[in-house]
Amino acid sequence: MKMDKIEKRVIISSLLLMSLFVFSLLYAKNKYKTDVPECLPYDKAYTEPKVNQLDEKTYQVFSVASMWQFQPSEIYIPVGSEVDFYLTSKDVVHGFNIAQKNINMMAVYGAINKTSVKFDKPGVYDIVCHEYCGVGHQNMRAQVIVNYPRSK
Ligand SMILES: [Cu+2]
Repeated sequence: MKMDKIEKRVIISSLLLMSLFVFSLLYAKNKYKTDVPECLPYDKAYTEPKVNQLDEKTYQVFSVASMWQFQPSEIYIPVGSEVDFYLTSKDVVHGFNIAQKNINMMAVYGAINKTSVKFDKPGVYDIVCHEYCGVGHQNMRAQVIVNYPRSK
C-alpha cells in the first residue's frame, strides 16, 4: 500500500506530538509531585460527610457535594497534615478544586474519587465547585483551615 507523502508526515508529526504530551504529563507529575485522582468502587460509607483523624497529622475527609454546598464545609487541620479526600455527589456532577494545591476532581453521583494532599503551610485553602451545576453554583465552596483555632 502506498501512502501519500503528506499523509505520512501528518501521521508522524501526530505521533511525535502525542509522545511529547505524554512525556510532559509524566514530567509534570514527577516535578510537581501531583497524582492523578483515583476512582474507588462505590461504597455507601463514603456518602456520609465527615472528617476522620487517623493519627496526629493524617486525616480522611469524606466530602459530599450537593446542590449547592460541600459537606463538611470547614475542615480544621494542623500544619503538615496529610489529607485523603474521598469525594462523591448526592445529585448532579460537581467540581472540586483547591487552586492553591493544584487539586481538580469531579464529584459524581454513584462514584467515589480520591486524592491525597499535604498541607505544609498554614492558611485558608478554598475548595470551589468548578463544574456549572445550577443556579447556586457560585455559592458552592468550602474551606480547609490549616493551623487556625476553631471559632466555636
Ligand atoms: Cu456544584
